Amino acid sequence: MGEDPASQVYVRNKERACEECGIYSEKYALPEETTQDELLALIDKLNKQENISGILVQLPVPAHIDEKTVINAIDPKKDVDAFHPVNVGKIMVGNYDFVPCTPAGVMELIKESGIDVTGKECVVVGRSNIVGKPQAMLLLHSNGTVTICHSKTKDLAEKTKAADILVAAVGIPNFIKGDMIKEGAVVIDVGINRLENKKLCGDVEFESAEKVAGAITPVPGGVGPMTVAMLMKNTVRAAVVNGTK
Ligand code: L34
Repeated sequence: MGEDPASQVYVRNKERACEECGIYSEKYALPEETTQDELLALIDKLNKQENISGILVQLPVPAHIDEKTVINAIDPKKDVDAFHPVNVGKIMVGNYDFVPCTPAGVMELIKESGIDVTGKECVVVGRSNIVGKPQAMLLLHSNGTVTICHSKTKDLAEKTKAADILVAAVGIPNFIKGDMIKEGAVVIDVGINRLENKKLCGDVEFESAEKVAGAITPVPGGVGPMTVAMLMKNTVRAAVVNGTK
């Protein structure tokens, strides 16, 4: 909904990925002034539509829309974002069909790089429902020792410096500097910030961080594309779970 320029890029990338994978997709670019009832009516229609396996409302939604109400309206079986409370609860107990796309992408990057999370000090900076909280849970399921830090955390640098695996998801450009990172740590940058000069940068100051990190993800070209890839995975999974095609 609306005209958020970043959302337009992300949604376009998702449409393109669907085409590449051979997944049928429909995009509804609803104007800013669309009412909540109109949005809910569309979700209801898609919930019932048998040729639709997954539904996603790209966030953020405009201020007059209640995000929670919208998320709750999506059939949990079609909730390929895994934002619905039913799916959030399933992640908590470790019995889930869908994993939120960004944290799932982070886990995939860790796994594919041959890094074993077991017993590692994992520090997640950020506590959002979309990234921080589910990220912490996934790292915990992989037997990491997990600390969640946020804007009220005292002695943040002390905490981040203890991390073997550091996930930055705060949404502040260049927030994590090299001197906050342990030598050899795995640094995963979830942030995508648009600077005034239109350039993209992460939550990690790459230049200083790459000197100390053992492995580090770039922005762009790091976690973002993984988010899209995991959406494709969840959608195929949804088709199996729902018996939709
Ligand atoms: N409902 N809202 C819902 N589900 C999601 O999973 C998201 N997220 C986040 C924002 N809102 C959402 C995304 O889709 C972030 N996000 C996302 C998706 C794609 C990319 C980044 C974030 C991406 O493709 N990034 C590329 C290009 C960046 C650019 O050019 O702007 C990259 O290389 O990082």
